[in-house]
Amino acid sequence: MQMDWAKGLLRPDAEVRESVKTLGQLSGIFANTKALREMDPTTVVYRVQAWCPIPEGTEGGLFWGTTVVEPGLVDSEYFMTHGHFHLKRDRTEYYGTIEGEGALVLMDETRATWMEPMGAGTVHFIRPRVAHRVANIGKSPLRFVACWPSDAGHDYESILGSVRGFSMSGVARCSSKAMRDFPNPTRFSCLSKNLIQASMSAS
Ligand code: PAN
Ligand code: ZN
Repeated sequence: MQMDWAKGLLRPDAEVRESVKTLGQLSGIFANTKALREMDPTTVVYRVQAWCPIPEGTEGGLFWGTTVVEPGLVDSEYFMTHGHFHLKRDRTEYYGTIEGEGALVLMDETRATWMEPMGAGTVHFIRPRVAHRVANIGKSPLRFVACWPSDAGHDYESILGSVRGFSMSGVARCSSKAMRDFPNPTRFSCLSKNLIQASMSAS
């Protein structure tokens, strides 16, 4: 396998699955559905490549992937990945940032949500039973690699909707400066969401 480390892209190959997510395919994740409807549904939000050299579901294997999230906003929310728990909840993952400025939004099964700032060189360990989503909070494409178990699976259903979704849906108000000012990882519950957003807006 060959990877262009500068661009964070894998060389197309029979074992590499590629997918593109557009605004039209992500209607469930942005809060302002009216603003979303007024945008071009074919706009690309992110692209994913996954190198799957063994069948999905194989125990003991690993997959390698790369994601490019474009810069952009839907109203006040940054372009972001759909986000998911792993179907096998105890399966973990690494993310490593190649370039760009991002927020890795993490949520455990009690819906406690926190963030880790992403920038060139940051490496993130996603612990068991933690949902993960990435927002591009910068002005250029955000590129990161990922490595996860081949039997992890993806549960997108559990984070959809305003009730079951990430407890902090929008991250538009968090500047990278504000994120740097918070301890890493920043942990907060639904109750402190307003406080956090107010602190971030003030920075
Ligand atoms: C990543 C993600 C990728 C796209 O490879 O699948 O960044 O995000 P969504 O799957 O949430 O659309 C990963 O976490 N794999 O497990
Ligand atoms: Zn994952």
